[in-house]
Amino acid sequence: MGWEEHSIISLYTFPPTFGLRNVSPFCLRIEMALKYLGIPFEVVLEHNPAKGPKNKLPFIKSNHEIIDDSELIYLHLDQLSNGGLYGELSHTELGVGCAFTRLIDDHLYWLIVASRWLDDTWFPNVYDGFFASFPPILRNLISTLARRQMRKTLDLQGLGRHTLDQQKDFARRDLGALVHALSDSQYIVGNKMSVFDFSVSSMLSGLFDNRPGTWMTTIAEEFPELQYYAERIQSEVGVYGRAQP
Ligand SMILES: N[C@@H](CCC(=O)N[C@@H](CS)C(=O)NCC(=O)O)C(=O)O
Repeated sequence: MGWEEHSIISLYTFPPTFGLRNVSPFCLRIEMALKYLGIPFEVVLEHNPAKGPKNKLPFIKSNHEIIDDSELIYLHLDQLSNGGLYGELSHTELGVGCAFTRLIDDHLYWLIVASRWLDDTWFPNVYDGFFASFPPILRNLISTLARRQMRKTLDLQGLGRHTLDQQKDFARRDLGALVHALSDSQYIVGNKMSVFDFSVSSMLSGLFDNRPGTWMTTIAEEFPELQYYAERIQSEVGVYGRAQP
């Protein structure tokens, strides 16, 4: 069945926070893919990731089926659109794209998380952004427990064990790798826009458009070519990470 006969897709994403229309780059990339493919969809704002099958957002409802994880959702959309996301990519492009996705999702993203949750001066923004809707007497307790859990996660992941200066240098090397990838082409793989540009540009929007900026935003500003790239991809697709003024 093609998407023409498909009921409208519901995309569950977080509400705007930190100056971002969608605080999750994983949700934003799916919105970009849906818009790019021209698949009709509705955005459902959801505060609580526990509504998702694995306690995370995004997930989609597609013909009564629930699919989570941005990569699994991409694969589903690719199938619905007869190869609209991956069909034209070579094996090399698929391999390089997969490697860059792992770089941003499993490394750069965790530095973004660290810059929001571990920095005592920035954490009040997390408190206001994520916990303001809880009853006042629960707010402090829940945010303290959530922060403790995040510290543990970052410790297990490994990046949380490095000093701040070491984390900053890891971020510079990640961003430098993206700059190198983009030095020969306007796109992450090949010579035209692909699904991997949605993943990379949405993650970059989470850095450049985060308000107020974190120490990761300051590091990202050392790489203006990446901001230019992220803006260009968002404008080519017509989906932006920034919250509407
Ligand atoms: N691998 C997942 C990652 C999704 C993810 O980490 N979502 C975060 C928000 S950016 C989340 O829902 N976190 C809630 C939690 O872990 O409790 C994907 O690609 O969709």
